[in-house]
Amino acid sequence: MNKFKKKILRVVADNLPDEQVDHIKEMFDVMDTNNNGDLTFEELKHDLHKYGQQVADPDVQMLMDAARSPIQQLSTF
Ligand SMILES: [Ca+2]
Repeated sequence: MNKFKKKILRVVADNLPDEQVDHIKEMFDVMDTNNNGDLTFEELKHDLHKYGQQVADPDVQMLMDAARSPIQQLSTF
C-alpha cells in the first residue's frame, strides 16, 4: 500500500462516527466466513459476488483495506 493510500485510510478511520465503525465491524464479522478474525481477499471477493457485485480485484483489495483499517485501530484500544 502506498503512503498516500495509508494516510487516506487513517483519516477515514479517525473521522468515522462510532455507529459507522460498528456497522463496518458488523459487516466485517459477516464477511469473515471462517470467523478467524481476519478478512481475506477471497472472503471479501466471495461475499461481493454472492450479492451480485462484480468488483475488479484491485477494487476488492481497496475495499478490504478500507474495512480493515478501522477494525485494526479498534483492536489497538
Ligand atoms: Ca476469515
